[in-house]
Amino acid sequence: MTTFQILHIAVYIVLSCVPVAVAYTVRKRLTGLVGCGLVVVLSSVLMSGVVIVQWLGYDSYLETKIAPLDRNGDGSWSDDEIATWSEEDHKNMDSYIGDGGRNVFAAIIFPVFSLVYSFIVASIYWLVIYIRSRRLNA
Ligand SMILES: [Ca+2]
Repeated sequence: MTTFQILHIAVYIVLSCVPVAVAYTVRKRLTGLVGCGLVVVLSSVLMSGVVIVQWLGYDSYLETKIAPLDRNGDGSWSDDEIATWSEEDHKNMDSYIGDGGRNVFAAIIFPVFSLVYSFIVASIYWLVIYIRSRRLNA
């Protein structure tokens, strides 16, 4: 595994804790359904935001790697130009061209996932606190 991959996994581990951290913070001020809804919105926006920024960052990083590969700047890659590319250049080009999956993931799949995930975590958080408070008052 590369450092980049480890960092990537670390980001997702941190992101998975976001709803709990947001719920903990919001719960101190808002206890009702409004608070629960706020947690869902805040944490899903925060989670998707990180992934979208990461996606845009990687995209512009790739673009800086791809731009010089068009050696004469005519907007296309001729066979002569392709022959001068290193192995890394080819790898970058492959991820640049095959980025459909990444775009769909960052722009659609992950935001939906983070919304559902935040909803589930916030609901459990609120439910647990509700049951606890019922027990204390009983
Ligand atoms: Ca060219």
